[in-house]
Parts: sequence; structure tokens; C-alpha cells
Amino acid sequence: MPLQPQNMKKNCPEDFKNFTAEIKVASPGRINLIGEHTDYNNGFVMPSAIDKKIYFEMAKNDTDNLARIYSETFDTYVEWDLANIKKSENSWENYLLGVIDEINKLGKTFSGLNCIINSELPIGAGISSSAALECGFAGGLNELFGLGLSKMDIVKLSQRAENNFVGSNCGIMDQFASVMSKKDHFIKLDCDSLTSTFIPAKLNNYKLLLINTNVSHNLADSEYNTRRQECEDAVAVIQKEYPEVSSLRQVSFEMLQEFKGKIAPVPFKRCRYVLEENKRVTATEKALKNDDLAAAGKLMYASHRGLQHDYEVSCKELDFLVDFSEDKEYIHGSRMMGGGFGGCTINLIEADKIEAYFAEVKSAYTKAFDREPSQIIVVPDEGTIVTKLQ
Ligand code: GAF
Repeated sequence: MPLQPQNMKKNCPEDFKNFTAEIKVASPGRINLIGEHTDYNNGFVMPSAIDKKIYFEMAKNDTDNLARIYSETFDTYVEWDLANIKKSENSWENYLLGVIDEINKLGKTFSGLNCIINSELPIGAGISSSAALECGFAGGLNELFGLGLSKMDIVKLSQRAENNFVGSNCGIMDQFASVMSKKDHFIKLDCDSLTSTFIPAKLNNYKLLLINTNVSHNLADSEYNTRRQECEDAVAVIQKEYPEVSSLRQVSFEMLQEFKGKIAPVPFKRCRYVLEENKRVTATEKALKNDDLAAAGKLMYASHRGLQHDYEVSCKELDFLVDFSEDKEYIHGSRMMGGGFGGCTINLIEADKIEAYFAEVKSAYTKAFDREPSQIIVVPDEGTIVTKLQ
């Protein structure tokens, strides 16, 4: 088979979709009940995979190094030379190319493959279609070619793909949730030790409703990296007096207070937010274990206000949705979710009020922003599922 040009795009060959898949992968998006911007500060998070996924059908082909990929979602067909991986202008491709690059770096090799990808995850909604792409593809390659990677290997290499190849300095939460989740549970993940516990998501007559602002402000990436840097710079100041401190995780409120004049006011309030948010995750764990959804909801509101005023990663559209929910007695909690600057709010709402509430908030939001929001009702679900078909 002649070598194909790198990242060649052409029309999908007529017969391509007829290949017989050897494996199928269902790779979920994720929600995060609480614990935002804490993962890269080695703190606590409480995410879960959801019942909305990206599906992969994969099979080996008869080439040594040709990946033939068709995205049904974008109706785009691409071919890559596996021995010569380069960045693409098409952002969705880079999550997959990054995975190949990281597998190559591990010294593991594989041959040509065909793959069809189908997504039910909205892009830019903050439910991590990126981690679903990375982890699903990595899980599929692992099974197809017997690469011998553990689930944790897949989580970490997918995160590295995003850090090194895509160029986003994300933490580990999204990939961990996408792979490791258990149906009807949240995960309390300690991002320092990477130990986790499952917490039953006993929501009774409540449901998790995501409301998508349908905006994705383009400062999200740069501001994300700035927040991370601000926290790391503050840790460097603290380290001068406390050399044992390697992240905000080892910093107590009392210790932080000692640095009030030494850390500038803006990074200081970022750090305070992170310490408070870590406390809120632990308090939410307790509330859920006590079946106290009202207490968990209050912590969600407090998380949002911290993200809005101290961490400053919200936006007017997200704030509008949270404000709108706050006086509704059938909504326990609401907050922005994910990196911020757009995407979704997550709402803990009485199931039979969802329809009327969404109609009301949709009309108000559309009037305010001349743009319609959309809703997604989600259920905590199992992490990546790889099924062998033959
Ligand atoms: C994004 C990142 F990918 C996560 O690692 C996390 O930091 C999150 O933003 C904020 O909590 O989803």
C-alpha cells in the first residue's frame, strides 16, 4: 500500500462504512457535581461519566501504517500515516493524533486501522467531549492491538495527549471520570494521591439538568492557563517559607493567611477559592451520604459564587442561569460546570418541574441574550465500555 499524505482529507470512499467492526467503544462525557479548578491544584473533585457518549467502531485494516477515520458527526473522512503523526488544523483530530503520539512514546506500536466515530456530545458545552474522544480512542486501540494498557494508563496517556499534543494544560479530572466512573455514582477523587471513592448518587425525586448557554467565549483556554499559573506562582511564594509545600493541597487557611501581603490580592483570592472549594467537596460527600440534597445544593451555589467572584471564570450567561434558579424552591443547587466562560450549568432540580422550569428560563434567557439555551438531562453512568464483536 503506498504511503498516504499526512492528514489527507478526501471524500469518504463509498465502501468505507461497510467494514466489519471488530470492537465497539462507548466513551462518555462527564459532569462535575462540585470541585471546579481544583484538579490541577491536587485537590478534590466529584465528577461522574454520563449517559451521553461518543461511539467508536474499529477494525484492523490490511496496511502497516494507515489510519482511516470517518467522523459521522462532522461528515469528515481523514487518513493518517501512523509513522508520521503531525498536528491537524481540525481540532477534533488532534485529540486522537495526540493519543497515537503518546502510545508511540511508550514504545508500543500498532498497524493500520479503520474507525468510524459518532458523537452525541455537544462541543464546547463543558461536558468534555475531548476526554471522551481521547479515552475512547485509546481504549479502542488498546483492545484492538492488545497493547496491555491498564485503565489508569489510558487515563494518564489521554491527559498527556491533551497537555502535550493539543496544548491544553488540563488536569486529570475529565479523563479519570470518563474511564473510571460507575453507573449511578459520583466519584470523589483525590487528585493528589489519585485515590477515589464511589458515592451513590441517590437523587430520589431530583434529577441533574444541564442547561447549555450555547456560548463558548474564546478566552477560555488562555484564562484557564493563567489561573493555573497564578496558583502555581502563589505556591512558589509559599514554598520559600514552607519548602515541604508542593501544591495548594498542602496549604491550610491559616498558612495562606500568613501570606496575605506577600501574595498579590488577585492570586490570593484564587488560592482562597481553591481551599474553600476543596472543603466544599468533602462537605458535599457528607451531605450525599446523609441523603441531604438540600445541603449539597447550597454548596453548589457557594461553589458558583466562588467561581464567579474569586476565581473569575464565569460569564454573564452562566451567572444569569444560576441567578434565575436561586429563588426556585424546587431547585436545590445550580452552578457553572467545567472550565467556565460558557458551556453548561448543572442543576439539581425536582424531576417533574423540569419541563415548566426550562420553558420559563429559556424564554427569559432568550430575551436577555438573543440566543436560545438548550437542556440535557443526565444520569451518572459507567465509564468507557469496550466491547469485542468478533
Ligand atoms: C476542564 C479541565 F479539563 C479539567 O481538568 C478541570 O480543570 C476543569 O476544566 C475545571 O474544573 O474541564
